[in-house]
Amino acid sequence: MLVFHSDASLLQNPPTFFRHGRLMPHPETSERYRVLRDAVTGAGHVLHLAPDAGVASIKAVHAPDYVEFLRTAWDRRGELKNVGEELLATQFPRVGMDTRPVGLQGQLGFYLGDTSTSIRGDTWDAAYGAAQAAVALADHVGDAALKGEAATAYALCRPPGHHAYTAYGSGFCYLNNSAIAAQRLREKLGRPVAVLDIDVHHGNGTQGIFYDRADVLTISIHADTSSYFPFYCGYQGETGLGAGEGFNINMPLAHGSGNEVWLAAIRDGLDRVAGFGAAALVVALGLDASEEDPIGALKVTTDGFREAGALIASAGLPTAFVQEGGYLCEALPRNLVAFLSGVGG
Ligand code: SP5
Ligand code: ZN
Repeated sequence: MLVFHSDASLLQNPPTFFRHGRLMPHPETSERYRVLRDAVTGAGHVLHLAPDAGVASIKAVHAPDYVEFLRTAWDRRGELKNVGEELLATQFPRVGMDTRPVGLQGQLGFYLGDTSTSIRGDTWDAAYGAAQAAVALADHVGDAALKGEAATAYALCRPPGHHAYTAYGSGFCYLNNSAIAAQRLREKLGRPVAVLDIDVHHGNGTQGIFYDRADVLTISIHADTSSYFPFYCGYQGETGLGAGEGFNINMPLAHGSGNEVWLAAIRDGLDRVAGFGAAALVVALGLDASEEDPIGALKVTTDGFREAGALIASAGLPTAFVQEGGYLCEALPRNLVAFLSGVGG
C-alpha cells in the first residue's frame, strides 16, 4: 500500500504537559512517527514524501484567522513575558463569549481548547506537513476513483487532527487531517463522501466541521465520553444540524469493550456508509482502541485491528486511511501492520 508522509512529522516533540499538579510525559511525541514509519517500511509498504500543495486545502476546512494564528503565534511570543519552550492557554472562553481578543494570551485560549495542546517553535511546520500528507493521500485515492478504481492508501499524519475544529485546535490536534482529506475528495469527485472515525476518542473536530452539511457523513466509534475525553460531546443525540441533520452518527462504546463490540460497531458504520451512497471513504485511523494503549479505554487486540482492516476493505470503496491517535506501546507498530494487512493491496 502507498504511504504518504512528511518528515516534518519529526518536529513538534512536546516532552511533557501539566496535569493534576504534575508534569506528565506527553503521549503525542515525534517518536510515534518514527515507530509507525519503521513499521510500515518493515512490512514492505512504499513511502512517498508528500509534495507541498499549499495552504488552500487547509483553508477549505479551517478559518483563515485560525490558520494565521497557528502560523504566527510562536513568532509573536515577544508579546508575553518569560516565555519558555511553549505557549499555553490560561483562560478559555465559555459559550457566549465570542469576541476574539487582540493579545496573544487571550488568543491562545480562543484558538486552543485545552492544556495538552500547546504551541512550540515547530508546531506549525509539523501540523502543515501532516496536512500535506493528507492532501497527497486524497489526491491519490481521488484520482484513482475518477478512473473507476477503488484505491486504498494511507497517510502517516502526525500530529493527529480529528480533535481540531474549524477555528480551534484541541486534544493534541491543530489541523484536521481527516477532514482536509474528506473535503479534498468531496471537491475532486463532486459526490458525497463519508468519514468513519475508529480512534478511541470521539472525532469531535471532524463532527464540528461537517455538522451542518449533508454531503459529508461523519461517523465516530469511540469510548463513551461521559468520563473520558472530550467529555462534552460524542453522545448519540448529536445527529447534525440544519441540512446536516441525520448526517452525523456517534457510537459510544462502554469502556473495556473488546473486539466483538468494536467490530460490530464498524460493521454498523459501514452499513450506514453504504446506505448513504458515499463515493469515497476516509477512515480516521486511531490505533488507541488497543488493549495496550497507555491512554486508551477499549480492549481491541491485534487480530481485531486486522479484522477491522478487512471489514473496511470489503466495502469496496475508494478509501483514504488517515493516521490519528495511537500511543507508544509494544502493540502500536504491530497493530498498524496488522490493520494494513487486513486491508490488503
Ligand atoms: C488524537 C488523540 O488521540 N487525542 C487524544 C487526546 C486525549 N487528551 C487527553 C489526555 C489525557 C492524558 N492522560 C494521561 C494519563 C496517563 N495514564
Ligand atoms: Zn485518540
